[in-house]
Amino acid sequence: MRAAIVMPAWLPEDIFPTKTAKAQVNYWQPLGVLYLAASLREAGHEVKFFDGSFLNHDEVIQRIKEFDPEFVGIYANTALWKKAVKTAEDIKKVSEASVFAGGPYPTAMGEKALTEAPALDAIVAGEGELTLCEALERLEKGKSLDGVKGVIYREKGRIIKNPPRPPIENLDALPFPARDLLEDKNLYVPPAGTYRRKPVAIVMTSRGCNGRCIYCYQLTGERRIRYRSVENVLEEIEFCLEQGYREIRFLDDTFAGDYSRAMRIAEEIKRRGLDVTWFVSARVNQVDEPLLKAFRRAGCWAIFFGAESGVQKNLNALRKGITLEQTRRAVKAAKRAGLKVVTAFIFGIPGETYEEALKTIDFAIELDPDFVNFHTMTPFPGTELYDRASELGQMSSRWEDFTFEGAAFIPHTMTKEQIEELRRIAFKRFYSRPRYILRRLLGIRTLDDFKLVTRGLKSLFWIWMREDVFRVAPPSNQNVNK
Ligand code: B12
Repeated sequence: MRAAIVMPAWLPEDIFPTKTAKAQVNYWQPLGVLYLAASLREAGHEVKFFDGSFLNHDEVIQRIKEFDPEFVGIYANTALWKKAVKTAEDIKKVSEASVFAGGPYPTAMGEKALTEAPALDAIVAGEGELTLCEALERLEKGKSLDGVKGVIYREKGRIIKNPPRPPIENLDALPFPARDLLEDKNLYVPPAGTYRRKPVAIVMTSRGCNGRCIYCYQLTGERRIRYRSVENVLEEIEFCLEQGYREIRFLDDTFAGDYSRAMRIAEEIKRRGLDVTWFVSARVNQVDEPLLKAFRRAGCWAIFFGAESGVQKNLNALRKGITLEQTRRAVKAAKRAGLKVVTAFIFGIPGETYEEALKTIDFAIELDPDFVNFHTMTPFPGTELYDRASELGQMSSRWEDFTFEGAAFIPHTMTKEQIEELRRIAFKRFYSRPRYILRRLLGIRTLDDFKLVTRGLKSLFWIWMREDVFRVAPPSNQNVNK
C-alpha cells in the first residue's frame, strides 16, 4: 500500500510565548512515527512522512493529495489533538484513504477519541509497529479489523474496541527508525544550548520507566523498563553516524535504569572509538561519579535531570521517589565529571504554596546547573494526576494548554497569576545573575554559542520588560474534557 504518516501542522507560538518561542522551541526528531514508518516499509508498503513541524496545514493536505495514499496515519499528543482532528477531516475531503490516528492522546482516550473525530476510521492505542502492520494487511485484503489487538475502529456505525496490544518485549527485532524519510535532517534542531554538534539524531535505547511519578505519561501504562541489547544500540549509533549524524540525544525516560548496562554502552562507544557527542537524561538516584565519568570519556557532554522541586514535601506529592540530597549529589557528580547539567522544575504541584515555589527557585540557584527550565504542572490524560485533577485543583478545558507551558492545572493552594509570576521570577533570578551571564559570555567558543547567548539575552530582556511574558488564557469551566 501507499501509506502516509503525518505530524499535524504546528507552530512554536502554539506552545511558547511569542517573544521567547524561537529560543525555546524544540525540534527533536519524531522517533515514534519514524519507527512506525520503518516497520511499514519492512512489511513492503511505500511510506512517506509529512511533518507539520515544517509544513503548514494546507501544504500537508496538498502533499497527501499528490501522493494519493491508500492509508494515512496521523500522530497526536494532547496538545495537538484538535489539529489532528482537523487534519483528518481535510484529508477525507481530498482522499479515499483509510485514516487512522495514534500516539499519546488516542492511546489515553480510546473510544472517546474516535467519538470526537468522525473523520477517523480507527485509532491505534499503544505501540503501533506491530498493530499497524497487521491492520494494513487486513485493509489490503479488504478484511475487517476484528481482533487486531490495539485497534479501536468503526464498523456499520458502531465503535468496536479490540483487546489491547501487549508491550513489545523484543525491541531489538524492530527495524531502526526510518530517519531517511525526513526531508531535511538539519531541520531537527533541539532547543538552543542542548546540542553541541549537528545534525542530531534521537535514539531510545529502552522504553518505559520504573518511576511512579503521578504526572508522567507512559504510553503502555506499565511501570517497568524494556531494554534493547547493548549490541543493538551500538549498531544503531553506527548506522546514524553513517547517515551523517554527529550527535545523539538519547531520549530514554531514564538511561541509567540498569546501571551496568549504561556503563557498558558508554564503554563500548569508547572502545569502538566512535566520533559522536551525546546528551542523555537520567534519574538523580540512578547515577554516580564513576558512571558519569565513563559517559564523559565516551563523548557525552551534557545530562538532563528532572529535579522538579526544591521542597521535599512536593517531591513526595509528585511521588517522584527522589530526595533533595540525591539531586544535589547527582548535579555535583555530573559537574565533577565535566558534564554540562540541564535541570527542569515544575510550578503548580498539588499542595504547593507560593512560598514553597520560591524555595524551589533558591534550590535551582544553589544547584547552579548550566541551563534550567521552569514548567507548569500538566495533567496529561492517562496519568494519575489527570484522574485526580478535580480533587487536587482546577484543570483547563483547552487541550492546547497541555504543553508544560500553559495553565493546564492550578492547584487549590495557588492561583494562575501566581504561577505565571513565579515562572517570570524564576527565569529572571536564575539567568540574570552576573556570575551566570559572565560564565556564558566567557564560554562562547563557536558562532552557535554566540547565537545562543544573544538569543538568551533577548529572551531575558523580554522577561524583564514584559510582566505578561508568561501570561496564558485563563482556564474556562473546569473538567469539560472528561
Ligand atoms: C520526541 C518528542 C517530541 C518531538 C517530536 C514530536 C513527537 N512527539 O515525536 C518534539 C520536540 C517536536 C516534541 C514536541 C512536543 N512534545 Co513531545 N515528546 C517527545 C518524546 C520525548 C519522545 C517521543 C517518542 O519518540 N517516543 C517513543 C515512541 C516509541 O513512542 P511514541 O512517539 O508515542 O510512538 C508510538 C505510539 O504512540 C504509536 N504512534 C505514534 N504515532 C502514531 C501515529 C499512528 C497513525 C499510529 C497508528 C500509531 C502511532 O506508535 C509509535 C511506535 O510505537 C515524548 C516522550 C516519550 N517518552 O514518548 C514526548 C511527548 C510525546 N511530548 C509531549 C509534549 C507535551 C510535547 C509538547 C507540547 C512539549 C512542548 N512544550 O514543547 C510539544 C508539542 C509539539 C509536537 N509536535 O508534539 C508529551 C505528550 C503527553 C501527552 N499525553 O500528550 C510527551 C509524552 C512527554 C511527556 N512525558 O509528557 N515532542
